[in-house]
Amino acid sequence: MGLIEELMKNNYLITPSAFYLLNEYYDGNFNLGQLIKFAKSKGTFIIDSQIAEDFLSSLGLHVKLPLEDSSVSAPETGVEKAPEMASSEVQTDIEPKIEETTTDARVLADGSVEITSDSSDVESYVSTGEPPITEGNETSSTEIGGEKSEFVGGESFVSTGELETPDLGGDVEVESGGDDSSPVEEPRAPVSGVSNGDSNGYADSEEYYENGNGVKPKIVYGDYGVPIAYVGDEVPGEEKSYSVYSDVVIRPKEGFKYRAREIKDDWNVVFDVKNVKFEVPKAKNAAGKEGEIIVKAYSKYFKSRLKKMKRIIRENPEVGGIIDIAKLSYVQTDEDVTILGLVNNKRETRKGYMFEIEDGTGIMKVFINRNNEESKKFFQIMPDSVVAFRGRYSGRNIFFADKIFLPDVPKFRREKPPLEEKVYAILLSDIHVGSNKFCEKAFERFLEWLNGEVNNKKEEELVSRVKYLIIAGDVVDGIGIYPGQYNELAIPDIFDQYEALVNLLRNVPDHITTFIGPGNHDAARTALPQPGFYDEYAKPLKRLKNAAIISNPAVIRLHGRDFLIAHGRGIEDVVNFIPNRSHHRPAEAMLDLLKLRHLAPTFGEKVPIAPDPEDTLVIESVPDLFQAGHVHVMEYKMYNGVFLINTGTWQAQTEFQKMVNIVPTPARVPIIDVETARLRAVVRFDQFCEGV
Ligand code: D5M
Ligand code: FE
Ligand code: ZN
Repeated sequence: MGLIEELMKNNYLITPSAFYLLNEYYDGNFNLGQLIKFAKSKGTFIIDSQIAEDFLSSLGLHVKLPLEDSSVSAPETGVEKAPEMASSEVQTDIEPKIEETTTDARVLADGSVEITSDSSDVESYVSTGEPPITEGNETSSTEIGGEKSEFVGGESFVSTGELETPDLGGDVEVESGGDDSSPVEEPRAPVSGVSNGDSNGYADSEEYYENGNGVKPKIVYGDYGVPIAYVGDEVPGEEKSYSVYSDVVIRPKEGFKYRAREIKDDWNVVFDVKNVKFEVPKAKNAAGKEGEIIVKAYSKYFKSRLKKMKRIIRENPEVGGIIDIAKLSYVQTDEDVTILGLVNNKRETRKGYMFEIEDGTGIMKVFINRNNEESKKFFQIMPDSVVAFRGRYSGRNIFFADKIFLPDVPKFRREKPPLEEKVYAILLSDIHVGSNKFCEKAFERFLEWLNGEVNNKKEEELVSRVKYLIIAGDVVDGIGIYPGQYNELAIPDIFDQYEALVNLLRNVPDHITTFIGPGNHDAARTALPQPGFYDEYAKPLKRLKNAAIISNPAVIRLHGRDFLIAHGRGIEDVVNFIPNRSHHRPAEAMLDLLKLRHLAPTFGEKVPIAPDPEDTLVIESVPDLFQAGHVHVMEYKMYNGVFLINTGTWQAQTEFQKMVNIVPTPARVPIIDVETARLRAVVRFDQFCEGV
């Protein structure tokens, strides 16, 4: 048997270039067991040319990579570098010192932190992602930072204000990670289906593999058969080359008083995809074609979208009666009527804009003249969204519109009854544990802060009243999510990534309820909606004491306020389709989605959508707050009483993001006042984030 077959039999893969490098030495200079042992030590089950080259040089055979290979295997950041970089990060002797700096939020006499409404600096700050200008250099500070948000209409709870400088005295020692040069791992329970066996190491691995006795390593495949994880057999006593944060143990500061402990829990997940009972279309008989079922499924999906959107649009009193496209031929040509439909396509013409819409009863072309102000809405209408038009039917299969209605949200929101006490929620997203760009020090510092290591009274008040923590997806970095990701992983194993996340999150004080939803980097269905995490991989999440897994999207009701939580991939399509939108202004893109009342309207573009019989991505009821992540930039906005916030990330800029010019704003913690569902403060930990 040749090298390729042998490797495949043992669930290892080899790239063609690696094969050519290795093959001539196989059986003469090394055996299969040695190669597998080497690959395992690098945490990979794919032997590429970099691994092959490193392996040969470990045997004293120095073979140069062929030139054309270098672009493929990114030799500059050798495969083994990722874990190394991460562990050296853990070992760096950075003693974070908290020093006084100025901030840009003001604290009012009554103690509430207000947000400046005039701060063009912040706007440009958000869009460029530049770090704050601090006096000194590597020293750092925790700020209570209000940032400018662009408030479009709505209440003016925002006033201009000067900023208070929080008293940030004293050194803060990051308990773990700072100087721990040899993190000791807790022994890890074997992952399901894989036992440790008796094999210790790979000295006899060739035989072991050949005979197939004992337990074989296993490759776990994700959607579409893409390998996403490798479950090696555990070798007792074998140390991992990376940390899974089992040494991070942070306890609430002695004597710290948590007001939130005495406030009654009041939360309810009012919408979760897992609770939706889907009626899956079935083939009429066993001979039914698969393709037919898929078409049927999508037709059901879009019918559901139309039905839900119609209900939403009807709620707008300005719209009036809507008639079916099929009935247009019965109306007078001078009669004003309203039609509605899914936008199949749209285009600019010489005199205006043309749409083709479909409502389940028929298809119609709709024209609007460019001299009409309403026609500007053309740009906000994404393909496959549902909108209404008022105008007249020409009688010749074309409808002349003079008004366009986006589904939108009502201008005013009824005020909710006040709460007896202030209670806060922290909203996070895109933690990306496992990435070597994960800001682990900053996250640990944040956890200490939550445990009462605060710098002043204002922060004490904030921490003391935090009762909820919401995490909107991309909680780990995953495996194989983008090309070359392997080189940027500190934890190259999806199971260990969740293990590491849980080791961090177990330090969240018990009285805080945590909600965790999936994103596109998680071990979850790739297509939207994402009902949750795949149990097999995310098992450690179950160990968290006071945590609930939510779907993407989900609606959580906190003390009567509805928080719509989504990872936010739909933002990518907005940036693609709507002019003047950018990854760096996500709140604006979120507003576009809110106005279309859909989290990912466009089908068949960047965001995969599952053909569920019901469209659960419709924003059916108007939330008090809409949170998304995904684009790694924090920004917020107010619109008609809805607070929109993108919660940024805990990952510094990756090589991939550098290439596509995405500048993240990591390690910022927005604290939401549940009563108003608005921002109370932003506390920044980015000074602890390397590479920012
Ligand atoms: O997404 C992090 C950021 O990277 C977000 O702004 C989207 C962007 N991104 C992710 N994948 C792509 C591709 N394939 N092309 C362009 N931009 C992309 P995250 O989900 O954390 O990777
Ligand atoms: Fe992300
Ligand atoms: Zn994402």
